[in-house]
Amino acid sequence: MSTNPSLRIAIQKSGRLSEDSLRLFKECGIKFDSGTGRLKSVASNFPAEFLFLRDDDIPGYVEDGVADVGIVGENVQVETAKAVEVVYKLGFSKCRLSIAIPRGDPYEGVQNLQNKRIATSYPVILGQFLAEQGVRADIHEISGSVEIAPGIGLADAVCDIVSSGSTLISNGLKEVETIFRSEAVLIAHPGLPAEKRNTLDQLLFRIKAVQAAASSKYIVLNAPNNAIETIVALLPGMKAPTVVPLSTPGWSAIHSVLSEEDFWEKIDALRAAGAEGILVVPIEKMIR
Ligand code: PRT
Ligand code: ZN
Repeated sequence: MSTNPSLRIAIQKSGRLSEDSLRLFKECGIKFDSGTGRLKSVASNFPAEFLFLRDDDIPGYVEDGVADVGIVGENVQVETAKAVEVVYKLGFSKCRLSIAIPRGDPYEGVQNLQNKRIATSYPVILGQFLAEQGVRADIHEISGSVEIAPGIGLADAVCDIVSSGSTLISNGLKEVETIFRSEAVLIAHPGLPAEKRNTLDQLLFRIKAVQAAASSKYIVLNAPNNAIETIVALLPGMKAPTVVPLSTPGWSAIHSVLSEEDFWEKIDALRAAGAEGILVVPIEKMIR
């Protein structure tokens, strides 16, 4: 275990997690050089250093303490079964692990997989699913291009990561069971020393502020004073909406924060209540 007090953060060197991982640290205001070919980089304004690794290696390095924390897909975290703590779900790189079979094959339920050969890079998660379902099947572990296995006669079915589903379709396969849902997670070495735990908490504080901001909008609108009560009831705000008088008598401006989730319903309700000149502005950071 390193005695360096800075937090060692493992992120994917190049792949589907890289861009969003780099963006997350950038939005957290942490500056470091991520130029291609680098293995390691020290942040200039935060006690952290970054290790650029293959995603499959990250849980092991975090378990061993070579890295203190890391970002991986939950699929990799669960499959590698390393002793790491899942600290936070990051909400990006969402995908699912599904079983698919040739388009023309009949399928009534998991029992159709009995005694079938299933090709996958996820034998642990698949094995667990089959055991839970009471299905005995032959798991063929292959490391890449799983989707071509049925076409070349290597397997009867596949169990692979699906995002849009187009890879399955273009290989003549249909998705029949979703066995696991995944997103990127921040994992940590269990029992980090207090100093590093502190830095991790600081990092988490920033990540939460970035995520809260991304799921909220700042809204400014004008309303006749007799509509204020109805409008305020529609707008929770951080504590409560701000109401300030306009120079036009009988009118006020109302400022608040809206969640992205029910945004359009709220806008419709606000308009119906008499709101005018509605401005919606992105929020960069949000500290509750
Ligand atoms: O080189 P390294 O080992 O670091 O990377 P890798 O090639 O093993 O992983 P990478 O970069 O492909 O994926 C990293 C992580 O991204 C995965 O572990 C998942 O958590 C997540 N993720 C999200 C995906 C996908 N979406 C995805 N679509 N991982 C893989 N795919 C592949 C899938 O294997 C299949 O071949 O994309 C194809 C399916 O995509 P659709 O859109 O056609 O359904
Ligand atoms: Zn990988």
